Amino acid sequence: MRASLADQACTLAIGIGANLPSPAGEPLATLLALRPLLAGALAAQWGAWGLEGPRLRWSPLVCSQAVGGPPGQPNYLNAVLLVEGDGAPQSARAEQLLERLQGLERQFGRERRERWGPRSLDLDLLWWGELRCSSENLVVPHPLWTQRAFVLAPLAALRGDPIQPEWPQPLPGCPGWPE
Ligand code: A4P
Ligand code: MG
Repeated sequence: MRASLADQACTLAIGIGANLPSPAGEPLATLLALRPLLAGALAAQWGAWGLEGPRLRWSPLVCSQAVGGPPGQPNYLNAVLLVEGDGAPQSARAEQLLERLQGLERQFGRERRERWGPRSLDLDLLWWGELRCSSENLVVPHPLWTQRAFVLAPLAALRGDPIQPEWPQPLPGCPGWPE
């Protein structure tokens, strides 16, 4: 895969996942409902920093078995959102973004019971340019993203790179998620 730091230089990536129903419905309904809200939250955050709203690139959706966590979980739907905008990556800004992401998780009924447990919505800040930060609340880059096929496959699809046969394959687009 052509992943490189140069490729990521001014880009922030958000991992999106769901494998339980939310108030919006099944995971597909959750992700469809999330999309405009996440776009609005990012535009609002960039606006709060006095910057133009960022450009968003949504990956296709992928469906896969749960990795880790308790046995017998429903399959996940995952996607990756690339956010390209002005504004230098900063840990204080990343914490503000995390607050917005966690607000959306709560809005979609997220409950935290156990690590890697099933969830109605998970929003992870995967990386932001070359930012490195590690606090109690936030570790960037996300320590596991390069090992997660449910992240690598959507990213490869976005970049036009080959999807490895053992990775989850991109789903065909649907109304509201056309990629
Ligand atoms: N936190 C620290 N750094 C970050 C970050 N970069 N982005 C903190 C988001 N949150 C971050 O989060 C626990 C705490 O991590 C938060 O309070 C936040 O302050 P969490 O979402 O409850 O933890 P988690 O998601 O269970 O753990 P982690 O390590 O993020 O794991 P993953 O990689 O997200 O794994 N299988 C499939 N097929 N698809 C999935 O999406 N996801 C997981 C969760 C497991 N298996 C999966 C999937
Ligand atoms: Mg998470």
